[in-house]
Amino acid sequence: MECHKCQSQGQSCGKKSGGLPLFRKKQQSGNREVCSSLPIALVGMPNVGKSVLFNALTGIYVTVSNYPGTTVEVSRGLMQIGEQSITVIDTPGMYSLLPISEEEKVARDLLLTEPLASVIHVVDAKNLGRMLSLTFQLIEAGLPVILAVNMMDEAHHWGLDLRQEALEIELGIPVVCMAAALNQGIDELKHRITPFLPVEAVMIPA
Ligand SMILES: Nc1nc2c(ncn2[C@@H]2O[C@H](COP(=O)(O)OP(=O)(O)OP(=O)(O)O)[C@@H](O)[C@H]2O)c(=O)[nH]1
Ligand SMILES: [Mg+2]
Repeated sequence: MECHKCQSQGQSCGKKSGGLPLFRKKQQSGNREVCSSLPIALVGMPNVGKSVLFNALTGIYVTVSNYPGTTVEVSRGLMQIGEQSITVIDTPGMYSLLPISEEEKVARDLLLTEPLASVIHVVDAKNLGRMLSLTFQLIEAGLPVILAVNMMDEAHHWGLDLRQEALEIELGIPVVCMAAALNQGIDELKHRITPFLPVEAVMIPA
């Protein structure tokens, strides 16, 4: 990771960042001043609804760029929680932290090198058992994981339901049931992200 001064000025002096910044930047939003925390990353297997969730969280201000040194695209957008603007990163689909494809390698590198406030592991409720292995890997890697069990609408059609509290206790992380395509569970997810953010929008001296 480049040094913080270079990051903010879009330059590169070759020096590496010394530590994890608590706050990234100060922004003006209308008349109020807001501070953003570290970014949030959406991760998970392909086709689980990460990009649909990304769009539901971020709206229209999105940048898409190639991950450095690759042709893999990574989208970043801003999500609003209360007074805070938080960057959300939509990562390529990955099956495991042991990458095989270039997409998986990008997702893995991003997770293990970029300081993150939280990692939202998006899973398909219909295939929960198959997808929890990645949840365990993320937890074991020491990442601040929230499990977003998506496509609950389809699971309900299949007659499936989820014992959310039991799963939370079993995993030891927050679990949110949602249907991102129907905008269901978005507020609950934001609510569960809040404890991972700075306690209050502390102002940084200019
Ligand atoms: N029924 C239902 N469909 C959903 C839901 N969320 C996403 N989908 C659908 O699932 C498909 C995959 O969604 P994406 O957001 O592209 O999945 P992704 O995880 O970004 O996939 P990759 O980028 O390939 O890793 C799309 O057809 C979505 O419309 C949901 O909550 N319910
Ligand atoms: Mg996607």
